[in-house]
Amino acid sequence: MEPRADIAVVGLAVMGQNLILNMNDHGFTVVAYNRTTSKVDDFLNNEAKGTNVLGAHSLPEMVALLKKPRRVMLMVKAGAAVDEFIESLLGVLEPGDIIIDGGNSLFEDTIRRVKHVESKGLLYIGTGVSGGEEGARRGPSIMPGGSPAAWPHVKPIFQAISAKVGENVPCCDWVGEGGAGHYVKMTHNGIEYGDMQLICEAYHIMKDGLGMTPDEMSAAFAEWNKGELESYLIEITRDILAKKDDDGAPLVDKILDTAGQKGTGKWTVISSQEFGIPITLIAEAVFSRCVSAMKDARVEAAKVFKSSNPKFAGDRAQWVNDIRKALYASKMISYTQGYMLMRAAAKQYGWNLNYGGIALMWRGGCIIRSVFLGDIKKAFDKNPGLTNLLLDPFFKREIKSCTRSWRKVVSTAIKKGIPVPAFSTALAFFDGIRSERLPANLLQAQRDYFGAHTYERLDKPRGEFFHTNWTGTGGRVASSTYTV
Ligand code: 2AM
Repeated sequence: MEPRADIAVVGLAVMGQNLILNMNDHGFTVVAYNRTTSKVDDFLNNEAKGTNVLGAHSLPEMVALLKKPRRVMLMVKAGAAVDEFIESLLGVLEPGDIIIDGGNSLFEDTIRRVKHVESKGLLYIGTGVSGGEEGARRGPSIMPGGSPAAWPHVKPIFQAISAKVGENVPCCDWVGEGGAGHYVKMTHNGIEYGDMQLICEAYHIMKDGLGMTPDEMSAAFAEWNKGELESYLIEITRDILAKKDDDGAPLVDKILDTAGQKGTGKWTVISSQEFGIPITLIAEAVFSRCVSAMKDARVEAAKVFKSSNPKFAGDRAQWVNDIRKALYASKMISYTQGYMLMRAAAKQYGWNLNYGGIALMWRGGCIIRSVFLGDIKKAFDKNPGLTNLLLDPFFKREIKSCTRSWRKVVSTAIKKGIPVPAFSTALAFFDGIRSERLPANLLQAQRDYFGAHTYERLDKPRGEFFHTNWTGTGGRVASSTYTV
Protein backbone atom coordinates (compact mmCIF):
# COMPACT_ATOMS: atom_id res chain seq x y z
CA MET A 1 0.00 0.00 0.00
CA GLU A 2 1.45 3.32 -1.01
CA PRO A 3 1.58 5.90 1.79
CA ARG A 4 -0.39 8.73 0.20
CA ALA A 5 -2.61 10.11 2.94
CA ASP A 6 -1.86 13.40 4.70
CA ILE A 7 -3.69 12.63 7.91
CA ALA A 8 -5.85 9.99 9.57
CA VAL A 9 -8.95 10.79 11.59
CA VAL A 10 -10.07 8.24 14.16
CA GLY A 11 -13.69 8.46 15.31
CA LEU A 12 -16.53 8.85 12.88
CA ALA A 13 -19.15 10.59 14.99
CA VAL A 14 -20.48 13.75 13.34
CA MET A 15 -17.54 16.02 14.35
CA GLY A 16 -15.00 13.52 13.00
CA GLN A 17 -16.91 13.01 9.76
CA ASN A 18 -17.31 16.72 9.16
CA LEU A 19 -13.65 17.49 9.83
CA ILE A 20 -12.68 14.79 7.33
CA LEU A 21 -14.98 16.25 4.66
CA ASN A 22 -13.64 19.73 5.41
CA MET A 23 -10.02 18.47 5.01
CA ASN A 24 -10.99 16.71 1.80
CA ASP A 25 -12.50 19.95 0.43
CA HIS A 26 -9.15 21.62 1.00
CA GLY A 27 -7.24 19.06 -1.02
CA PHE A 28 -5.92 16.84 1.75
CA THR A 29 -6.10 13.08 1.51
CA VAL A 30 -7.63 11.69 4.70
CA VAL A 31 -7.85 8.16 6.05
CA ALA A 32 -10.97 7.48 8.09
CA TYR A 33 -10.95 4.91 10.87
CA ASN A 34 -13.41 3.99 13.62
CA ARG A 35 -13.47 1.41 16.41
CA THR A 36 -16.69 -0.01 15.02
CA THR A 37 -15.38 -0.54 11.50
CA SER A 38 -18.78 -0.86 9.88
CA LYS A 39 -19.05 2.92 10.35
CA VAL A 40 -16.05 3.33 8.03
CA ASP A 41 -17.92 1.61 5.20
CA ASP A 42 -21.12 3.50 6.00
CA PHE A 43 -19.23 6.77 5.81
CA LEU A 44 -17.42 5.90 2.56
CA ASN A 45 -20.66 4.77 0.95
CA ASN A 46 -22.66 7.80 2.03
CA GLU A 47 -21.30 11.16 3.24
CA ALA A 48 -17.81 10.58 1.77
CA LYS A 49 -19.01 9.04 -1.51
CA GLY A 50 -17.25 10.59 -4.49
CA THR A 51 -14.50 12.19 -2.35
CA ASN A 52 -10.82 11.25 -2.01
CA VAL A 53 -11.35 9.98 1.53
CA LEU A 54 -9.77 6.57 2.16
CA GLY A 55 -11.02 4.02 4.65
CA ALA A 56 -9.06 1.74 6.97
CA HIS A 57 -10.40 -1.27 8.85
CA SER A 58 -7.46 -1.71 11.19
CA LEU A 59 -4.82 0.52 12.73
CA PRO A 60 -1.94 -1.15 10.78
CA GLU A 61 -3.88 -0.56 7.55
CA MET A 62 -4.43 3.08 8.54
CA VAL A 63 -0.75 3.59 9.39
CA ALA A 64 0.41 2.02 6.12
CA LEU A 65 -1.56 4.65 4.18
CA LEU A 66 0.02 7.64 5.95
CA LYS A 67 2.90 9.79 4.73
CA LYS A 68 5.63 10.50 7.31
CA PRO A 69 5.68 12.01 9.80
CA ARG A 70 2.33 10.35 10.30
CA ARG A 71 -0.48 12.52 11.62
CA VAL A 72 -3.34 10.81 13.43
CA MET A 73 -6.19 12.88 14.83
CA LEU A 74 -8.46 11.38 17.46
CA MET A 75 -12.07 12.53 17.44
CA VAL A 76 -13.30 10.03 20.01
CA LYS A 77 -15.15 10.43 23.27
CA ALA A 78 -13.08 12.35 25.86
CA GLY A 79 -11.68 10.26 28.69
CA ALA A 80 -10.62 6.60 28.66
CA ALA A 81 -11.14 6.18 24.91
CA VAL A 82 -8.38 8.71 24.21
CA ASP A 83 -5.93 6.90 26.51
CA GLU A 84 -6.82 3.55 24.99
CA PHE A 85 -6.27 4.81 21.46
CA ILE A 86 -2.99 6.47 22.39
CA GLU A 87 -1.71 3.14 23.70
CA SER A 88 -2.81 1.32 20.55
CA LEU A 89 -1.26 4.01 18.35
CA LEU A 90 2.03 3.89 20.23
CA GLY A 91 2.20 0.24 19.19
CA VAL A 92 1.92 1.00 15.48
CA LEU A 93 3.44 4.48 15.01
CA GLU A 94 7.14 5.47 15.00
CA PRO A 95 9.21 8.17 16.72
CA GLY A 96 8.53 11.55 15.10
CA ASP A 97 4.90 10.69 14.30
CA ILE A 98 2.18 12.95 15.67
CA ILE A 99 -0.93 12.09 17.68
CA ILE A 100 -3.58 14.80 17.86
CA ASP A 101 -6.56 14.81 20.21
CA GLY A 102 -9.33 17.02 18.85
CA GLY A 103 -11.92 16.12 21.50
CA ASN A 104 -13.04 18.10 24.52
CA SER A 105 -10.38 16.66 26.82
CA LEU A 106 -9.63 18.02 30.25
CA PHE A 107 -6.39 20.05 30.01
CA GLU A 108 -4.81 18.11 32.87
CA ASP A 109 -5.23 14.90 30.87
CA THR A 110 -3.58 16.62 27.92
CA ILE A 111 -0.63 17.75 30.05
CA ARG A 112 -0.15 14.13 31.12
CA ARG A 113 -0.54 12.76 27.58
CA VAL A 114 1.93 15.21 26.05
CA LYS A 115 4.57 14.02 28.53
CA HIS A 116 3.72 10.35 28.00
CA VAL A 117 3.74 10.48 24.19
CA GLU A 118 6.90 12.62 24.08
CA SER A 119 8.62 10.10 26.38
CA LYS A 120 8.10 7.53 23.60
CA GLY A 121 9.73 9.82 21.05
CA LEU A 122 6.48 10.86 19.35
CA LEU A 123 4.79 14.26 19.33
CA TYR A 124 1.39 15.18 20.75
CA ILE A 125 -1.14 17.92 20.17
CA GLY A 126 -4.26 18.51 22.23
CA THR A 127 -6.49 20.87 20.35
CA GLY A 128 -9.76 22.63 21.01
CA VAL A 129 -12.13 22.52 18.07
CA SER A 130 -15.11 24.80 18.42
CA GLY A 131 -18.06 25.61 16.25
CA GLY A 132 -20.15 22.48 16.56
CA GLU A 133 -21.05 20.28 13.61
CA GLU A 134 -21.46 23.17 11.20
CA GLY A 135 -18.13 24.68 12.24
CA ALA A 136 -16.34 21.37 11.78
CA ARG A 137 -17.75 21.09 8.28
CA ARG A 138 -17.34 24.69 7.08
CA GLY A 139 -14.57 26.13 9.26
CA PRO A 140 -14.12 25.76 13.01
CA SER A 141 -12.04 27.73 15.44
CA ILE A 142 -9.03 25.51 16.21
CA MET A 143 -6.88 25.97 19.33
CA PRO A 144 -3.85 23.64 19.25
CA GLY A 145 -1.30 23.17 22.01
CA GLY A 146 1.20 20.49 23.03
CA SER A 147 4.56 19.57 21.46
CA PRO A 148 5.79 22.71 19.66
CA ALA A 149 7.78 20.58 17.18
CA ALA A 150 4.52 19.12 15.88
CA TRP A 151 2.98 22.45 14.94
CA PRO A 152 4.76 23.03 11.58
CA HIS A 153 3.51 19.62 10.41
CA VAL A 154 -0.10 20.28 11.37
CA LYS A 155 -0.32 23.99 10.65
CA PRO A 156 -1.04 23.80 6.89
CA ILE A 157 -3.96 21.43 7.41
CA PHE A 158 -5.45 23.17 10.45
CA GLN A 159 -5.15 26.68 9.06
CA ALA A 160 -6.64 25.57 5.73
CA ILE A 161 -9.75 24.04 7.32
CA SER A 162 -10.31 26.66 10.04
CA ALA A 163 -12.71 29.59 9.90
CA LYS A 164 -11.34 32.78 8.36
CA VAL A 165 -11.89 36.40 9.33
CA GLY A 166 -11.00 39.66 7.59
CA GLU A 167 -8.67 39.09 4.68
CA ASN A 168 -8.50 35.32 4.91
CA VAL A 169 -6.90 35.28 8.37
CA PRO A 170 -7.27 31.78 9.88
CA CYS A 171 -8.97 31.36 13.27
CA CYS A 172 -6.24 28.93 14.24
CA ASP A 173 -2.79 29.52 15.60
CA TRP A 174 -0.38 27.86 17.98
CA VAL A 175 -1.64 28.37 21.53
CA GLY A 176 1.22 27.03 23.62
CA GLU A 177 2.91 24.06 25.25
CA GLY A 178 1.38 21.18 27.22
CA GLY A 179 -2.34 21.47 27.83
CA ALA A 180 -2.56 25.10 26.65
CA GLY A 181 -4.83 24.35 23.69
CA HIS A 182 -7.37 22.50 25.75
CA TYR A 183 -7.12 25.07 28.54
CA VAL A 184 -7.96 27.86 26.14
CA LYS A 185 -10.81 25.80 24.69
CA MET A 186 -12.12 25.18 28.22
CA THR A 187 -11.97 28.91 28.97
CA HIS A 188 -13.79 29.56 25.70
CA ASN A 189 -16.57 27.25 26.86
CA GLY A 190 -16.73 28.97 30.24
CA ILE A 191 -17.02 32.34 28.52
CA GLU A 192 -19.71 30.82 26.31
CA TYR A 193 -21.68 29.90 29.45
CA GLY A 194 -21.34 33.52 30.58
CA ASP A 195 -22.38 35.04 27.24
CA MET A 196 -25.45 32.81 27.10
CA GLN A 197 -26.47 33.62 30.66
CA LEU A 198 -26.16 37.35 29.98
CA ILE A 199 -28.42 37.07 26.95
CA CYS A 200 -30.91 35.05 29.02
CA GLU A 201 -30.98 37.72 31.74
CA ALA A 202 -31.61 40.41 29.13
CA TYR A 203 -34.44 38.26 27.76
CA HIS A 204 -35.86 37.72 31.25
CA ILE A 205 -36.06 41.46 31.93
CA MET A 206 -37.51 42.20 28.50
CA LYS A 207 -40.12 39.47 28.95
CA ASP A 208 -41.17 40.01 32.59
CA GLY A 209 -40.04 43.56 33.26
CA LEU A 210 -41.04 45.13 29.94
CA GLY A 211 -43.75 42.69 28.90
CA MET A 212 -42.29 42.25 25.42
CA THR A 213 -43.46 39.45 23.10
CA PRO A 214 -40.95 37.05 21.52
CA ASP A 215 -41.35 38.87 18.18
CA GLU A 216 -40.64 42.23 19.82
CA MET A 217 -37.61 40.78 21.58
CA SER A 218 -36.41 39.22 18.34
CA ALA A 219 -36.55 42.67 16.77
CA ALA A 220 -34.52 44.12 19.67
CA PHE A 221 -31.84 41.43 19.27
CA ALA A 222 -31.79 42.05 15.52
CA GLU A 223 -31.07 45.70 16.28
CA TRP A 224 -28.38 44.80 18.83
CA ASN A 225 -26.74 42.57 16.27
CA LYS A 226 -25.93 45.65 14.21
CA GLY A 227 -23.78 47.24 16.91
CA GLU A 228 -21.05 46.41 19.39
CA LEU A 229 -22.84 43.20 20.44
CA GLU A 230 -22.84 41.73 16.93
CA SER A 231 -22.16 38.04 17.46
CA TYR A 232 -23.30 34.54 16.67
CA LEU A 233 -25.15 34.12 19.99
CA ILE A 234 -27.12 37.37 19.58
CA GLU A 235 -27.91 36.35 16.02
CA ILE A 236 -29.26 32.92 16.95
CA THR A 237 -31.23 34.43 19.84
CA ARG A 238 -32.91 36.75 17.33
CA ASP A 239 -33.87 33.71 15.24
CA ILE A 240 -34.90 31.53 18.17
CA LEU A 241 -37.29 34.20 19.45
CA ALA A 242 -38.88 34.50 16.02
CA LYS A 243 -39.39 30.75 15.61
CA LYS A 244 -42.98 29.51 15.69
CA ASP A 245 -44.19 26.08 16.72
CA ASP A 246 -46.50 24.08 14.41
CA ASP A 247 -49.51 25.85 15.93
CA GLY A 248 -48.03 29.25 15.13
CA ALA A 249 -47.22 30.11 18.76
CA PRO A 250 -43.63 31.07 19.73
CA LEU A 251 -41.65 27.87 20.25
CA VAL A 252 -39.43 29.40 22.95
CA ASP A 253 -42.44 29.74 25.28
CA LYS A 254 -43.01 25.98 25.17
CA ILE A 255 -39.49 24.91 26.07
CA LEU A 256 -38.91 23.64 29.62
CA ASP A 257 -36.83 26.14 31.61
CA THR A 258 -34.28 23.61 32.84
CA ALA A 259 -30.74 23.90 31.50
CA GLY A 260 -28.34 21.05 30.88
CA GLN A 261 -24.55 21.16 30.97
CA LYS A 262 -21.72 18.86 29.96
CA GLY A 263 -19.06 20.07 32.38
CA THR A 264 -16.66 22.45 30.65
CA GLY A 265 -18.12 25.47 32.48
CA LYS A 266 -17.68 23.62 35.75
CA TRP A 267 -14.07 22.73 34.88
CA THR A 268 -13.32 26.38 34.20
CA VAL A 269 -14.68 27.40 37.59
CA ILE A 270 -12.81 24.60 39.38
CA SER A 271 -9.58 25.72 37.72
CA SER A 272 -10.24 29.34 38.68
CA GLN A 273 -10.57 28.29 42.31
CA GLU A 274 -7.15 26.60 42.14
CA PHE A 275 -5.57 29.88 41.03
CA GLY A 276 -7.71 32.22 43.15
CA ILE A 277 -8.95 34.07 40.06
CA PRO A 278 -12.47 35.49 40.48
CA ILE A 279 -14.25 34.49 37.29
CA THR A 280 -17.45 35.34 39.11
CA LEU A 281 -19.58 35.76 36.00
CA ILE A 282 -18.82 32.31 34.61
CA ALA A 283 -19.38 30.85 38.09
CA GLU A 284 -22.79 32.51 38.29
CA ALA A 285 -23.60 31.25 34.81
CA VAL A 286 -22.81 27.67 35.87
CA PHE A 287 -24.80 28.04 39.11
CA SER A 288 -27.70 29.64 37.24
CA ARG A 289 -27.98 26.48 35.17
CA CYS A 290 -28.01 24.54 38.44
CA VAL A 291 -30.83 26.73 39.82
CA SER A 292 -32.75 26.28 36.59
CA ALA A 293 -32.39 22.51 36.95
CA MET A 294 -34.15 22.65 40.36
CA LYS A 295 -37.52 22.99 38.67
CA ASP A 296 -39.57 21.11 41.29
CA ALA A 297 -37.99 23.05 44.14
CA ARG A 298 -38.70 26.32 42.31
CA VAL A 299 -42.32 25.43 41.65
CA GLU A 300 -42.72 24.63 45.34
CA ALA A 301 -41.07 27.82 46.57
CA ALA A 302 -42.93 29.94 44.01
CA LYS A 303 -46.18 29.04 45.76
CA VAL A 304 -44.85 30.40 49.05
CA PHE A 305 -42.94 33.47 47.83
CA LYS A 306 -45.30 34.84 45.23
CA SER A 307 -43.73 37.48 43.01
CA SER A 308 -45.09 40.99 43.10
CA ASN A 309 -45.50 43.08 39.97
CA PRO A 310 -42.22 42.77 38.01
CA LYS A 311 -43.09 45.49 35.50
CA PHE A 312 -40.48 48.20 34.94
CA ALA A 313 -41.93 51.72 34.84
CA GLY A 314 -40.85 54.12 32.12
CA ASP A 315 -40.09 54.15 28.43
CA ARG A 316 -39.60 50.71 26.92
CA ALA A 317 -37.20 51.78 24.16
CA GLN A 318 -35.05 53.51 26.77
CA TRP A 319 -35.02 50.38 28.90
CA VAL A 320 -34.05 48.20 25.94
CA ASN A 321 -31.14 50.54 25.36
CA ASP A 322 -30.16 50.37 29.04
CA ILE A 323 -30.33 46.57 29.02
CA ARG A 324 -28.08 46.47 25.94
CA LYS A 325 -25.52 48.56 27.79
CA ALA A 326 -25.80 46.40 30.93
CA LEU A 327 -25.17 43.33 28.80
CA TYR A 328 -22.23 44.93 27.02
CA ALA A 329 -20.61 46.09 30.28
CA SER A 330 -21.11 42.67 31.88
CA LYS A 331 -19.59 41.03 28.83
CA MET A 332 -16.50 43.22 29.16
CA ILE A 333 -16.19 42.04 32.76
CA SER A 334 -16.57 38.39 31.79
CA TYR A 335 -13.78 38.57 29.20
CA THR A 336 -11.61 40.55 31.60
CA GLN A 337 -12.03 37.75 34.12
CA GLY A 338 -11.47 35.03 31.50
CA TYR A 339 -8.22 36.64 30.40
CA MET A 340 -7.08 36.96 34.02
CA LEU A 341 -7.69 33.24 34.38
CA MET A 342 -5.68 32.32 31.27
CA ARG A 343 -2.83 34.53 32.44
CA ALA A 344 -2.78 32.76 35.82
CA ALA A 345 -2.83 29.33 34.16
CA ALA A 346 -0.02 30.34 31.80
CA LYS A 347 2.08 31.44 34.75
CA GLN A 348 1.37 28.26 36.67
CA TYR A 349 2.10 25.89 33.79
CA GLY A 350 4.84 27.88 32.05
CA TRP A 351 2.86 28.48 28.83
CA ASN A 352 3.76 31.38 26.63
CA LEU A 353 0.22 32.33 25.60
CA ASN A 354 -0.47 34.74 22.78
CA TYR A 355 -3.48 36.63 24.14
CA GLY A 356 -4.24 38.62 21.00
CA GLY A 357 -3.95 35.41 18.99
CA ILE A 358 -6.49 33.75 21.27
CA ALA A 359 -8.96 36.57 20.62
CA LEU A 360 -8.37 36.12 16.91
CA MET A 361 -8.96 32.36 17.16
CA TRP A 362 -12.29 33.08 18.87
CA ARG A 363 -13.16 35.85 16.43
CA GLY A 364 -14.63 33.38 13.92
CA GLY A 365 -15.79 29.79 13.70
CA CYS A 366 -16.72 29.25 17.34
CA ILE A 367 -19.86 29.82 19.41
CA ILE A 368 -18.58 33.02 21.07
CA ARG A 369 -17.49 34.57 17.77
CA SER A 370 -18.15 38.29 17.74
CA VAL A 371 -17.04 41.69 16.59
CA PHE A 372 -16.12 42.40 20.22
CA LEU A 373 -13.24 39.89 20.03
CA GLY A 374 -11.70 42.05 17.33
CA ASP A 375 -11.53 44.87 19.89
CA ILE A 376 -9.90 42.52 22.41
CA LYS A 377 -7.33 41.49 19.80
CA LYS A 378 -6.52 45.17 19.17
CA ALA A 379 -6.08 45.79 22.91
CA PHE A 380 -3.56 42.92 23.26
CA ASP A 381 -1.80 43.85 20.02
CA LYS A 382 -1.23 47.32 21.49
CA ASN A 383 -0.16 45.97 24.86
CA PRO A 384 0.63 42.22 25.03
CA GLY A 385 1.30 42.57 28.77
CA LEU A 386 -2.18 43.92 29.55
CA THR A 387 -3.24 42.33 32.84
CA ASN A 388 -6.65 43.99 33.14
CA LEU A 389 -8.59 44.42 29.92
CA LEU A 390 -10.62 47.25 31.44
CA LEU A 391 -7.48 49.40 31.62
CA ASP A 392 -7.12 49.39 27.84
CA PRO A 393 -8.17 52.89 26.68
CA PHE A 394 -10.91 51.56 24.39
CA PHE A 395 -12.50 49.33 27.03
CA LYS A 396 -12.08 51.98 29.71
CA ARG A 397 -14.13 54.36 27.58
CA GLU A 398 -16.69 51.74 26.65
CA ILE A 399 -17.36 50.55 30.19
CA LYS A 400 -17.60 54.10 31.48
CA SER A 401 -20.27 54.83 28.88
CA CYS A 402 -22.33 51.91 30.19
CA THR A 403 -22.19 52.28 33.96
CA ARG A 404 -25.30 54.47 34.44
CA SER A 405 -27.53 52.11 32.47
CA TRP A 406 -25.89 49.07 34.05
CA ARG A 407 -26.58 50.25 37.62
CA LYS A 408 -30.12 51.26 36.66
CA VAL A 409 -30.92 47.86 35.15
CA VAL A 410 -29.37 45.85 37.99
CA SER A 411 -30.97 47.89 40.77
CA THR A 412 -34.39 47.91 39.14
CA ALA A 413 -34.28 44.18 38.45
CA ILE A 414 -33.38 43.60 42.10
CA LYS A 415 -36.26 45.83 43.26
CA LYS A 416 -38.65 43.99 40.99
CA GLY A 417 -37.44 40.53 41.98
CA ILE A 418 -36.09 39.46 38.58
CA PRO A 419 -32.90 37.45 39.13
CA VAL A 420 -29.88 38.91 37.35
CA PRO A 421 -26.96 36.97 38.86
CA ALA A 422 -24.55 37.56 35.98
CA PHE A 423 -25.35 41.25 35.45
CA SER A 424 -25.07 41.90 39.16
CA THR A 425 -21.94 39.87 39.88
CA ALA A 426 -20.26 41.66 36.99
CA LEU A 427 -21.15 44.99 38.54
CA ALA A 428 -19.96 43.84 41.97
CA PHE A 429 -16.65 42.75 40.44
CA PHE A 430 -16.30 46.09 38.68
CA ASP A 431 -16.92 47.95 41.93
CA GLY A 432 -14.52 45.64 43.74
CA ILE A 433 -11.66 45.82 41.26
CA ARG A 434 -11.88 49.64 41.13
CA SER A 435 -11.85 49.96 44.95
CA GLU A 436 -8.53 51.04 46.31
CA ARG A 437 -9.68 49.93 49.72
CA LEU A 438 -11.96 47.01 50.48
CA PRO A 439 -13.22 45.90 53.90
CA ALA A 440 -10.69 43.07 54.05
CA ASN A 441 -8.87 44.96 56.82
CA LEU A 442 -11.77 44.01 59.06
CA LEU A 443 -11.71 40.46 57.74
CA GLN A 444 -8.03 40.12 58.55
CA ALA A 445 -8.75 41.46 62.04
CA GLN A 446 -11.47 38.84 62.49
CA ARG A 447 -9.11 36.09 61.34
CA ASP A 448 -6.45 37.32 63.71
CA TYR A 449 -9.00 37.62 66.53
CA PHE A 450 -10.27 34.06 66.43
CA GLY A 451 -7.38 32.22 64.82
CA ALA A 452 -4.25 34.29 65.36
CA HIS A 453 -3.83 34.34 61.58
CA THR A 454 -1.93 37.67 61.68
CA TYR A 455 -2.33 40.74 59.46
CA GLU A 456 -0.17 43.20 57.55
CA ARG A 457 -0.37 46.94 58.29
CA LEU A 458 -0.88 49.90 56.00
CA ASP A 459 1.85 51.76 57.88
CA LYS A 460 4.42 48.97 57.60
CA PRO A 461 6.11 47.30 54.58
CA ARG A 462 4.34 44.37 52.90
CA GLY A 463 5.47 41.00 54.19
CA GLU A 464 5.65 42.01 57.85
CA PHE A 465 2.97 40.19 59.84
CA PHE A 466 1.44 41.30 63.13
CA HIS A 467 -0.67 39.62 65.74
CA THR A 468 -2.75 41.40 68.35
CA ASN A 469 -3.92 39.94 71.62
CA TRP A 470 -7.48 41.18 71.01
CA THR A 471 -9.11 40.03 74.24
CA GLY A 472 -6.23 40.28 76.64
CA THR A 473 -6.63 36.58 77.33
CA GLY A 474 -5.19 35.13 74.08
CA GLY A 475 -1.57 34.12 73.81
CA ARG A 476 1.16 35.90 71.87
CA VAL A 477 1.70 32.98 69.47
CA ALA A 478 0.50 33.52 65.88
CA SER A 479 -0.73 30.67 63.70
CA SER A 480 1.09 29.94 60.45
CA THR A 481 -0.41 31.81 57.56
CA TYR A 482 -1.19 30.93 53.98
CA THR A 483 -2.38 32.95 51.08
CA VAL A 484 -4.96 32.10 48.46
P1 2AM B 1 -17.74 3.74 18.06
O1 2AM B 1 -18.43 4.21 16.82
O2 2AM B 1 -17.02 2.45 17.86
O3 2AM B 1 -18.67 3.72 19.26
C1 2AM B 1 -17.86 9.18 19.52
O4 2AM B 1 -18.52 8.43 20.47
C2 2AM B 1 -16.72 8.40 18.90
O5 2AM B 1 -15.87 7.90 19.93
C3 2AM B 1 -17.16 7.19 18.08
O6 2AM B 1 -16.35 7.15 16.94
C4 2AM B 1 -16.90 6.04 19.02
O7 2AM B 1 -16.60 4.82 18.38
C5 2AM B 1 -15.67 6.52 19.72
N1 2AM B 1 -15.50 5.86 21.03
C6 2AM B 1 -16.26 6.03 22.12
N2 2AM B 1 -15.79 5.28 23.14
C7 2AM B 1 -14.72 4.61 22.66
C8 2AM B 1 -13.78 3.70 23.23
N3 2AM B 1 -13.87 3.32 24.52
N4 2AM B 1 -12.81 3.23 22.44
C9 2AM B 1 -12.73 3.64 21.16
N5 2AM B 1 -13.57 4.49 20.57
C10 2AM B 1 -14.54 4.98 21.30
